[in-house]
Amino acid sequence: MSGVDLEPLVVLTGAGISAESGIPTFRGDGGIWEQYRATDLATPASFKRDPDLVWRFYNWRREMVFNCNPNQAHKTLATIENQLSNFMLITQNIDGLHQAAGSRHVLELHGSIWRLRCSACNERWEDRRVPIPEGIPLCSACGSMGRPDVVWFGEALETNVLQSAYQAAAQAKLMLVIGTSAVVHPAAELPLVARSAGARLVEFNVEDTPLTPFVDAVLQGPATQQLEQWWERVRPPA
Ligand code: BV8
Ligand code: ZN
Repeated sequence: MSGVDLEPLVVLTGAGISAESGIPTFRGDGGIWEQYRATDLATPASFKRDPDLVWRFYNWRREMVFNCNPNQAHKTLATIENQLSNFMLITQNIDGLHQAAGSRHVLELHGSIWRLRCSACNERWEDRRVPIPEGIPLCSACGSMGRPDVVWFGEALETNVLQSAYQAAAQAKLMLVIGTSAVVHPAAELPLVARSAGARLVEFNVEDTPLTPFVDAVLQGPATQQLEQWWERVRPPA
């Protein structure tokens, strides 16, 4: 695959790219949703019903993410971004590890575990305390309960983030889909948007997914190894 086929390069990542950093995925063995049902925790109804439980869940995840570092797959994506001129990284992850690895053009489809927002007004703020000592943080503007600034099931994604993601997918020449089970919508539609606009799809995963029948190449194995090997094969001459 010569350099010319690479750009615009769009990458879609899921929890699997952070697995080798020690962050459990959602749907694999020992996955987060196995211990907790997503519907019990990552929904507006659960926050309304039991904000304390939801905050204990997110404080537990904040603490876990705080102790994890970007892995070679995150770092390879930052290297690729620096070597190409037309690159976009779209992530479903909320852990911030792509930015910690040096990625700059990152669309966080499902928000960030390090950002909070008010449950009543439009106030948003960053809070990296681990854990948040008061349990449920309050909005400094109106005093209402703060919540993680993430997209819960049944909630719409930020319009401008989603529009930018669809736009990037529709203009891609090549899309890498890394470490996602491709079951959560609307993120799961992005590779199909890219494909119908003529992009080639390469899937990096340790198992088949519902997307596998639609991709041009499957690189099966841990993302840290597969992505670096792929880049060594395709990178344009320095
Ligand atoms: C919405 C943030 C409407 C919170 C998350 C159409 C069809 C079907 C369902 C729906 C649909 N449209 C909407 C829905 C409902 C729902 C949905 O998709 N449900 C699914 C589960 C059936 N979608 C929604 O509710 C969305 N909202 O549509 O709103 C609307 C519109 C207008 C107005 C009002 C409402 C919101 C979805 C976002 C939910 N939030 N997370 C938090 O994280 O706490 S979702 C959650 O799942 C995470 O964000 C995660 O990123 C995401 C996807 O999971 P993956 O990243 O793929 O992770 P997973 O564990 O599943 O897979 C890991 C993969 O990695 C595996 O394949 C594994 O093999 C692989 N792997 C493991 N190790 C490695 C590896 N690969 C490589 N290397 C390794 N080492
Ligand atoms: Zn407020």
